[in-house]
Amino acid sequence: VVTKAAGNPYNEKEASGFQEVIEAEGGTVIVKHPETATADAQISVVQSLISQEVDAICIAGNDENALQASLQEAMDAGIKVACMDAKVNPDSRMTFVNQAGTMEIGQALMDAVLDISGGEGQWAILSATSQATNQNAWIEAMKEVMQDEKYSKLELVEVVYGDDEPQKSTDVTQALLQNYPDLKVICAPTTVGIAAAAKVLQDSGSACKLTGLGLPSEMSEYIGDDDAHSCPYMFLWNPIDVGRLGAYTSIALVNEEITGAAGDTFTAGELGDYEIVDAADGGTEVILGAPFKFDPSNIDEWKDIY
Ligand code: RAM
Repeated sequence: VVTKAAGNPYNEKEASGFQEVIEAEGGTVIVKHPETATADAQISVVQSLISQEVDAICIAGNDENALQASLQEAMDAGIKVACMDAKVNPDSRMTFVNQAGTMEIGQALMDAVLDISGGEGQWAILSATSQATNQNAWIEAMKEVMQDEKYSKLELVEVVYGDDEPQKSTDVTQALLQNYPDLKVICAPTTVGIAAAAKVLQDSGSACKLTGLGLPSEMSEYIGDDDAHSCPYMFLWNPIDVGRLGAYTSIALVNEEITGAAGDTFTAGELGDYEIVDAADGGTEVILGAPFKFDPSNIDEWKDIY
């Protein structure tokens, strides 16, 4: 299993779900967290996994196209390649384990921005890396949703990138507040970004509010309806289950129960039955579930789970 980068609790949870399932099935797992969230760092990891003759690689891609040569080399060597979390292009994978429907996430985030802003005003996006295919797909989905008349009084002033590094995410959040004093909402579709921004906004007592995709364990102290809290509510899914579904998909590919084609079905243990479907990019995907909303009423139940 190859994640985006080291030092990100979300990636560690994904890898732990993957490891749990493979080991329970009697397999061996090599967990690789590259040092930086770049395609280059992942290419050397993939090359070493090819020489180790692993049966399968499940990767959260740091770039849509840059890994193609390496992942094709892996598939040519008989290695089953799936991606999860952040997809690589259809030629680089057999299928993609997608955490939730892309448009559903875009819709949920745009409706949160509309609601939290009071229906109008400036807002900004704090993303991960500029190459991240998952964040970029969600941003595109938000922009598409925003075309509707209902959102016409909202002004998206900027998309900034914190590269899933806490310090850089903190710095770009501070710059947003300085550059746009009337900013009403920041939407951070990354667990690293939202946690960094939550602290900046809450510590400074800013009137700007926050939503996005966050880990309950990192965000519980910032979730609240009053002025003392920076994030009224946010969304996510269970990252451990993303890893588990990645593992069941890899096992089904290795056992040749599935090939990754649309219409293939398999059982993912306690997660239930799944079907591989056509993805919007011409490849295929399997969707874990729907995004889940975390707010003051349920955050305490979830903060110790993930
Ligand atoms: C960050 C990473 C990850 C993404 C989550 C929502 O942890 O960018 O890829 O899925 O946020």
